[in-house]
Amino acid sequence: MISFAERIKGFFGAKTTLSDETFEDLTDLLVEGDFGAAQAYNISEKLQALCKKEKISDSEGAKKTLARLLEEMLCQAKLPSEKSGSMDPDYFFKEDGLSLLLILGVNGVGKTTTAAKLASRGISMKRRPILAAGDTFRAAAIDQIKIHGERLGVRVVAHQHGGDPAAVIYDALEAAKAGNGDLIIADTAGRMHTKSSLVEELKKIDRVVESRAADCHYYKCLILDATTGRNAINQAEIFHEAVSLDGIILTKFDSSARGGVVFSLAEELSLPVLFLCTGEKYGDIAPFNPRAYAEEFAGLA
Ligand SMILES: Nc1nc2c(ncn2[C@@H]2O[C@H](COP(=O)(O)OP(=O)(O)OP(=O)(O)O)[C@@H](O)[C@H]2O)c(=O)[nH]1
Ligand SMILES: [Mg+2]
Repeated sequence: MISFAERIKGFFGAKTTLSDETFEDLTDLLVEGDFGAAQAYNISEKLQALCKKEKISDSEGAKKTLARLLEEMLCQAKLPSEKSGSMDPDYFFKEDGLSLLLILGVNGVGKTTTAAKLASRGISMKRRPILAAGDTFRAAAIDQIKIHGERLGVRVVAHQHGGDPAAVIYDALEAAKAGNGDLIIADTAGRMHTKSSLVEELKKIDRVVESRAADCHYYKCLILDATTGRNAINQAEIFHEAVSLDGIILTKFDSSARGGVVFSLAEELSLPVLFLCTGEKYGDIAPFNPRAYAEEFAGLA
């Protein structure tokens, strides 16, 4: 799944011994895998120190130790559900009462597709989703979500093109409270006239939902395109600062994703990845597993 894992495998496979140079080269390789430079340096240093301390001199042992360190990095980011003692990324499909997932992200990252995937996953977990067409900026966005709604047999709450997205989500909440659903998945626009108007609009949506949804479970998920590399970190910073995110969903992992950004999201922003998406079909979404991801990234899998 992570194409970069092949490079790490090749890197370690070509080493018979571990030298200073090995760890320097590893730093460069991690940067190519979308690690931040400082993080790549730190983890290589830690790995070298551990290998020395634990008398690990072969590349297989180094890979295993690297996977352990990478998993520790990922575990710095807590799932929103951990407050309730659950380590399950699917937690928000399993809570009692009404849940609302606000889907955020810049244009083209896969928000609408992911909203539909989450609705489909919700159905498979016996929830009754409602899709809220909160992207009122683009006329075609409303049709796009209606098509998903028809295919999935899911109610769609939509207003006119150009309408107020906060009002759409408010109406979806009213529909759910009237007994028409128990899981609202709200799409939003990824594009505005300017970046600051986008941020202002998201803050407004957040304020409205916070005030109207005090009695429901409210989560804010940022969608990031895994193929955009380090740029994804900048996007996460902007959205996190604006509305305080609960987690990340990474899309397009089926393409040429290198995957190192996941570690930066965890370490720099304490943001957990909840799901990985690997295609355009409704079933192409899977809960994120830190151990499996770290092992695959380190070339163990
Ligand atoms: N290969 C692949 N393609 C995906 C994935 N998720 C979404 N896409 C595709 O990416 C394109 C954009 O997806 P959308 O869901 O429309 O993205 P969006 O963020 O809603 O876009 P805007 O509404 O324009 O901001 C579409 O062609 C999707 O089919 C994924 O996990 N893998
Ligand atoms: Mg969209």
